[in-house]
Amino acid sequence: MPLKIHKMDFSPPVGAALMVCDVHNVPIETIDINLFAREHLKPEYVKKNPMHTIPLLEDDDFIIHDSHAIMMYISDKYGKDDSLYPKDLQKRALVNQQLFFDTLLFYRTRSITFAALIEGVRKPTEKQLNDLHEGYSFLEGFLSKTKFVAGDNMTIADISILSSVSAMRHIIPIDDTKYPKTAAWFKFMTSQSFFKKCAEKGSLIFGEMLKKAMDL
Ligand SMILES: N[C@@H](CCC(=O)N[C@@H](CS)C(=O)NCC(=O)O)C(=O)O
Repeated sequence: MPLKIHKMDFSPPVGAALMVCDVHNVPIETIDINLFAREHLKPEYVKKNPMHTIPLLEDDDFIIHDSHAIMMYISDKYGKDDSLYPKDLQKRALVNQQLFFDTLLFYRTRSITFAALIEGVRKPTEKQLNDLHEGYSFLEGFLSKTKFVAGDNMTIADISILSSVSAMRHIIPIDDTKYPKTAAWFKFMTSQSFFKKCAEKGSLIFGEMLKKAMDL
């Protein structure tokens, strides 16, 4: 049975999970969950994921949610080699560190996008915007030390952070004078076929939705 991923196209964590499946050539079946129609709050979905978030992965009767856990699982199970998710203890610890960093980036972004799209808050607060700028400067710091976020090779942490940044840039565009490493890394990451295939369209739709919902 192919893996099943519950998704909505514009969601950054969904994009990350789909990109990692694509990189590892894992065939998947996708199931659309319309957050605006509150399908994620239906009892049968909440039974699978009490946090009612997407993405959610089903591998027969094994279920996990959280894009980071999904990316780790897919890479461990299907990776032809360990380059995207190294088995070496210290290299893996660095990738994990950056995956946890991504949860910070994502939730800082989500606090703005959720407020705009669901609660009708058209303007982020000064604090929310400062938090996003700080996120960019953390990322710039990482990318000033190494070519990718967890070393000199691309890993699932880059794919995960790519997804969050592809949403953040719709709120605060990446300023290549302030964040030159981040801008160059983003350009490289968005030129990859996995981004074009699995996340580019969703990210553009997300940008359009935010443009309509926010005064930026
Ligand atoms: N840490 C989670 C975050 C997932 C998440 O918040 N997804 C949003 C869509 S972008 C969602 O499902 N929101 C619905 C809800 O929170 O009820 C992950 O990486 O999968």
